[in-house]
Amino acid sequence: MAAPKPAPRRNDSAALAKEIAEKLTYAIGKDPATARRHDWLEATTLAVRDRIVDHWLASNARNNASGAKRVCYLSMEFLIGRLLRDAINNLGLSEAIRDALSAYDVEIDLIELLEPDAALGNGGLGRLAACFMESMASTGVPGFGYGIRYVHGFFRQEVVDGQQVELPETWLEHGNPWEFERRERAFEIGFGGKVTMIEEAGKPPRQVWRPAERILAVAYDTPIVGWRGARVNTLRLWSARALDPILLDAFNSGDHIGALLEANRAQSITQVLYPADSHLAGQELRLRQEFFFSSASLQDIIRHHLKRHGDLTTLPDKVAIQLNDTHPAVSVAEMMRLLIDVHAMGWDQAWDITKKVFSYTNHTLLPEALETWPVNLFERLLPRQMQIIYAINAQIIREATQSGLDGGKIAAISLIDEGSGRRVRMGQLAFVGSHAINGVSALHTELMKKTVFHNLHELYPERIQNKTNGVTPRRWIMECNPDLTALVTEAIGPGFKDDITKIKGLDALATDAGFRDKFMAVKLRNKQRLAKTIEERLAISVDPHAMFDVQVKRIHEYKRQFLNIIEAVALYDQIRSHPEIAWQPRVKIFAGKAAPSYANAKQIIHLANDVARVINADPSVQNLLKVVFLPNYNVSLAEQIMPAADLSEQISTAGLEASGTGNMKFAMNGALTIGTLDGANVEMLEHIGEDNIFIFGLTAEQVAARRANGQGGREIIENSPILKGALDSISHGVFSEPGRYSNLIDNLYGNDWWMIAADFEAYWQTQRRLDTVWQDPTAWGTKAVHNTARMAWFSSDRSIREYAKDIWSAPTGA
Ligand code: 26Q
Repeated sequence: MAAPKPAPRRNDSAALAKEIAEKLTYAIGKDPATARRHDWLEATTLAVRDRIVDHWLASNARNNASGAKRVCYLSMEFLIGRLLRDAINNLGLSEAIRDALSAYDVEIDLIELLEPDAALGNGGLGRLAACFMESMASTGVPGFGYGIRYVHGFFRQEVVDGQQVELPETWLEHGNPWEFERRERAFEIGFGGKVTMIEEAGKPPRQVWRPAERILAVAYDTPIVGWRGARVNTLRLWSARALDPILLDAFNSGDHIGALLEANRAQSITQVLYPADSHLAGQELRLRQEFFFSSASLQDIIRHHLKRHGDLTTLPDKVAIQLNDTHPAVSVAEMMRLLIDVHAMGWDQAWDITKKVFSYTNHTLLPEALETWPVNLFERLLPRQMQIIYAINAQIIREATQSGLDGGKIAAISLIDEGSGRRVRMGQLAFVGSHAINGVSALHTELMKKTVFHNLHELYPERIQNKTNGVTPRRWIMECNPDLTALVTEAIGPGFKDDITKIKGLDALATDAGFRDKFMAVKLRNKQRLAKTIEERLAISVDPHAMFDVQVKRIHEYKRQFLNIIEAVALYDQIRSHPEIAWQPRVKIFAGKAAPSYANAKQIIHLANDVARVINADPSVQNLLKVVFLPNYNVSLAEQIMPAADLSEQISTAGLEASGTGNMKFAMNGALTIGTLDGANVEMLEHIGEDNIFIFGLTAEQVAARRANGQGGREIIENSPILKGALDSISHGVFSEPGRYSNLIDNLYGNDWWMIAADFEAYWQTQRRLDTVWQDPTAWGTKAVHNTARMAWFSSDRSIREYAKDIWSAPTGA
């Protein structure tokens, strides 16, 4: 990483105090005597932003001067969270800002909390994009994020009578000081209409798309600061606007209402994020969103390239475009249209360039989450792109036939699924249009080769690679866990901040009682803070000395929160019937949102809340078991929870969690993991060592075999008194009226699709093993330190360097 520049003189707190005061006066119109907390937040943000802009302009000038290859990361989601602490930390201004504000009796820790989360994503995929943006800036990759500026991000969750209620999220309500509107950077986006063949004398005939509807995509830029401010990259989010001329025409012709309706229809494209992360929201608006931001981004990329380099044949030398899942996959067809129809390139050359430019990351193998669109919808909305998809398909089928693939295999790779009413398969489109396709953990990548992309992998065996996910240690250690950061600095020096691999130096201190005690004291303070939050929000009092056993993530059957709740119920029963056993005090903490249309996931939330209410009110288990469901899980809440966890629950049905990234954040902050051999857990086991992670349950292969046998859970349940007892208490109405959860429970007796019954015994036994370790603070503390010390490889800096080298051929600073 770039060596730190000498700190400029103006980085002292007196200079910052003056800059903040000036913002307060001249940008906000208040003086320190009348300013409210919000005003201080805004003034501080604007002062910090000025510092960023200096670096930003310098980074852009350097990019342009060097002509280095740029990486464009196309993602429907960027789950950023708050930006102020990130910016302050990466600019090395933490202490200076603290001092500057304290001169006005303002506490930075308090005003930071007023910044709304930018929640422009659902979960893992969106948060990964945010970590990657930060790591590109930190490792010196000229990175450009492209996405959508949703007016309403991921919904706010409330729990009312134990059930999830969705409320609109309004992050832009008080304006957004981080963004810069670029009115001049606007592109036309078409929908519908017709394709006609144009024949001009002396020229080859060409297709021209005349869209029926045209709207404008306007850019909003947010600077993304890397570590030590060495580089500032740009996140460009598109907002939809009505085309002004249409508006004017209509106004002039007196159709005032018509014009406003038109504007509304245009703007609706970027109004709201779809809150489904695992099953298809097959709405037309979703496809419009996908095309809208894909087309705008590609037009921007081409415009920039032509301005700098004059000629599109060199595009692959200057630009890499990463498709974050299939959501921007229509880009493959749109790039072909732009090259062929707009820039008059021949098909073969255009296809060659397209494949060299694009690469695609797959994030799921769940069949219900693989994106497909009805051909007739596609044709109506994007007629020219549909023609191009057919042409690409014909070419792929030719290549497959030539290489000797049989008919069944060819049907499997076809971009058109002829089976269920003719649908366009976006995964296949992204695959064939890319030179590299990657999975997000070693296991997931192997399963991609064996399952969804089996036949395409056979046809193009060199294309699939693995790039295991990572998370940024700046946000997920330094910023969210300042006490741990201070302790690590005291123990091994500050070098790990520039090079996270140095954190390995802690490993030797795992057996040093003095260090371990300090490490666990930091953990306790973090738990005390979380306990306070739990008390404030839910009026539940929890003992910070109890084991904090945490599962926070989207609610989904495959993630098996249900398994965890059943274990809580079983524990509740067993504690009461066996008071003689040395049970260890636990607080089971849950948080996460269910897709609004996902009935079973909502039932799981309801059950967690029902179980919590009854257990927390029962004096017979008071000191031994509490259950907490924290509403409205988001990035900011995660920043509080990760440092306060003792135990991290990563218990998905093996083979179904592509990677997981929460697993990494917990372990970096010294939580032990109880988990299945799934996603990145497998690689965490390799790095952390089997003594320091608690693995249980069926393997992905065993899950596949059991599913094929259709075994179901009845026999297992009948033979497991503890499991049977827990399910009976749920069914018989210990936590609610009887029958409320019969659907969830019947599923276990029936096919046990998610292997909850099949894995229960192993899970229960492993939890009891954890109780034994918890009884021995030395043993627990040693393992906790090993976790923090051995997680460096899961830094997103490592992921980004691998992408840069193996996929993008892009420069990194170091
Ligand atoms: C698709 C079509 C229509 C509407 C919505 C969607 C949609 C939206 C979001 C489909 C999927 C998602 C998000 C998926 C996701 O977050 N996947 C997670 O990605 C992480 C980063 O790689 C992994 O760590 C997780 O394992 C994976 O579940």
